[in-house]
Amino acid sequence: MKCKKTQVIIVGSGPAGLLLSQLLYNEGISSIIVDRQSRERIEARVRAGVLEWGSVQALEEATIGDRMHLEGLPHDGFELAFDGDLHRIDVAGLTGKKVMVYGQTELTADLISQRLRQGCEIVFSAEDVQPIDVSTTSPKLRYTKDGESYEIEGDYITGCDGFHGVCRHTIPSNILKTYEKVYPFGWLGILVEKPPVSDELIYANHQRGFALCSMRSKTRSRYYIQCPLTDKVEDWSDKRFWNELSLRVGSDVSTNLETGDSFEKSIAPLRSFVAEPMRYGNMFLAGDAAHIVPPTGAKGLNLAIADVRVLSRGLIEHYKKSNDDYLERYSDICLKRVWKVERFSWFMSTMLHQFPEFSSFEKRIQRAEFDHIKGSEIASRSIAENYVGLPLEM
Ligand code: FAS
Ligand code: PHB
Repeated sequence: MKCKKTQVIIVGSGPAGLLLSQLLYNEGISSIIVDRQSRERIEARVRAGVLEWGSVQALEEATIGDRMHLEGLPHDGFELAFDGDLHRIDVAGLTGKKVMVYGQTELTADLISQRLRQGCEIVFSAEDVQPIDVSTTSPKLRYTKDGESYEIEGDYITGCDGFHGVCRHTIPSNILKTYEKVYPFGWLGILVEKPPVSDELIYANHQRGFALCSMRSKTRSRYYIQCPLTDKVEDWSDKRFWNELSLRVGSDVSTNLETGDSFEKSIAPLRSFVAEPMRYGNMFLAGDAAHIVPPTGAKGLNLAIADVRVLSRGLIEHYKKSNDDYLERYSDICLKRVWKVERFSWFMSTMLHQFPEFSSFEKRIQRAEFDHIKGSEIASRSIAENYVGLPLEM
């Protein structure tokens, strides 16, 4: 068994783990990141597309914002559509802030290359990853790599290992409480090298199902349609996808739709999930390891960044000032925001999707939600405030 030591052990090399490592490094605090996937698999993942302005600022502070500002697209608003009726949420006008369209894939690649350039140890393709003694003051992480066994000892261990990770499960069942809602549909998403159908995102509810028109740049588009959980990617040819998307966004939008061959196609399930508490002894959970939101509110990645902003503050205060106040309050601070974001993501998903179990009454309530937002600046402002990102109260 080869032994290593560091101050903070980070399990998971997604946005949460990478950003935490970067923020700690900037303050001279050491970490080692361990991930079970290869670098190629991690950098190939296509996930989030929208950053709250608070996330943009966090990435700037972490000295990882240059390419985001060069290639990202600042957006002032987005469209809600209901059976062809459109209503623009003027995010900038209603909140004074913007959002940034910049793919998680790009952000992850930026963070990995910068972390490696700065000499961070990131162990990819680790096997049998096991957190040990997480409730003690010297937690450890064991893993194997290329047939060799390793043990890392640290002061703290952070579970940034996503929903399917291992760290959450080390919290005893009599302490861990989870909350979950699984939605009866998934999102079928594609990437295509074609200009986006619109300058801004369009979230559409249609009687045939939800659709989202998004983008990664002015030449690369990202589209989603709601699909049954029983569907497989191979059930959906590009032709079938384009026809369905056109029907759901309506002719005013689809006349501008440039179709083409997709180069990525995947189906993601939707769930709302929260695990409490987000701390156990000297182990902290951050990001998807602690919570999942349906992507309708564009919040998953932003919640992960918010957790890391609090956790890094707590760890830096501990090491620099021997002040553990933020670490003691970490779980409470994060969960207060997590539940508000869960509410918004659930609200947007419930308003915009076709639910097989909905009665005609509930379908009319969905339309009434849209009409209320369209007719009320206050209601539109509430959507805008949540979309651009609630203030991070520490
Ligand atoms: P991640 O899941 O990104 O990273 C966790 C890392 O831990 C992974 O690299 C994994 O390999 C590693 N890991 C897991 N188990 C491990 C173990 N036992 N040992 C070591 N490492 C382990 N959010 C949006 O805002 N918009 C979207 O459109 C959107 N689409 C999504 C689509 C999919 C299919 C998924 C799964 C999520 C999507 N999300 C979206 C949410 C997503 O962006 C997450 O919020 C974001 O990746 C969270 O980052 P992390 O917490 O770092 O978790
Ligand atoms: C995306 O571009 O992948 C995206 C954008 C907004 C969302 C979800 C996904 O709400």
